[in-house]
Amino acid sequence: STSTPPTVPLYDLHPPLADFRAEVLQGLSLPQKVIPAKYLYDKRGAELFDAICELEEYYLTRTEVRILQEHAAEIADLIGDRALVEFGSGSSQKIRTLLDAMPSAAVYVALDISKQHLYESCCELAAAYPELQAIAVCADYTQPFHLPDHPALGDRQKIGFFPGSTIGNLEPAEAIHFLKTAAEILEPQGDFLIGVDLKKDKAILEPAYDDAKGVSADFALNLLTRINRELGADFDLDKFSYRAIYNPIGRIEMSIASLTAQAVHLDGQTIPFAAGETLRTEYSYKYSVEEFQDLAIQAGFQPKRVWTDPRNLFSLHYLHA
Ligand code: AVJ
Repeated sequence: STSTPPTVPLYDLHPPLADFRAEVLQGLSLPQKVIPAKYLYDKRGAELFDAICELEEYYLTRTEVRILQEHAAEIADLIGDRALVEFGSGSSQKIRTLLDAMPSAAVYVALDISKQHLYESCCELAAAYPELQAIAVCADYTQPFHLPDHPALGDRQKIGFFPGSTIGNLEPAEAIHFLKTAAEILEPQGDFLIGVDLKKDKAILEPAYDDAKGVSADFALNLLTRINRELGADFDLDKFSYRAIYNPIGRIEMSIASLTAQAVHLDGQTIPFAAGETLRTEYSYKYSVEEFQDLAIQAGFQPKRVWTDPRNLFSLHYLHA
């Protein structure tokens, strides 16, 4: 028999395009140079991040998937017939662990800013789960917006899904703001399932962000390659090196250090680097269960349930709006 390739409805809410050049110039003019972490994910960056997720040292992905698998029946029960709304669905991989435990008629809304990747991933998901009602929404979820008026959504309740400890890239105040915005998007009932990396010994944390094979370093340094290619800068990659340091206030600080005093040229501007000066690429915040529950309360949620793994590496929180 022949089968038609599945298509999914795509709603393009036309998120404003980020201005890479302006944000890089702005970030490089600050006393602590910084490039927003979202720019790490060009095509090569996304591939390198997938490679990070497979690393022995990077326990986050596999631990979260195990927690989801271990408690899939209970979580599926809790989701009930609500539409699962994933914030930053990317390749729509993790959701499969949940879908495997859910009734086939589930409704899934993928939210992502990258339209092409969103649509292709959502179609692949629909092919793997033919009974699933998948809806792709291209939107910037850092701003409130209305979910589309699709028949599968109607008056159906929603539940947010934000796996991977992606919230760790945000400073705590920004994380609270994100949770409030997400609750608005999910109104009138924005319960949430969210994966959060736990605080732990730096002997485990630092190698997770600076692995023996150097994939984490390549991931960060690819940002300089991208700036050279897309913005015509002249970063000399041999004169920079990657570092990841655990700051005991509770975050991994990822940066690229200049190995010598040097100047980089971009857009007719000369950007000086002192020897040892750093360019921050990412923060990755870590929380104890109680700290994250407190943060969720500050965002207006009631922490209802939390699942962890036997080694207490990672947590999955169920928050009630
Ligand atoms: C995608 C933000 C969850 O902080 O663990 C991993 C990003 N950067 N290694 C993380 C990341 C370098 C990752 N998050």
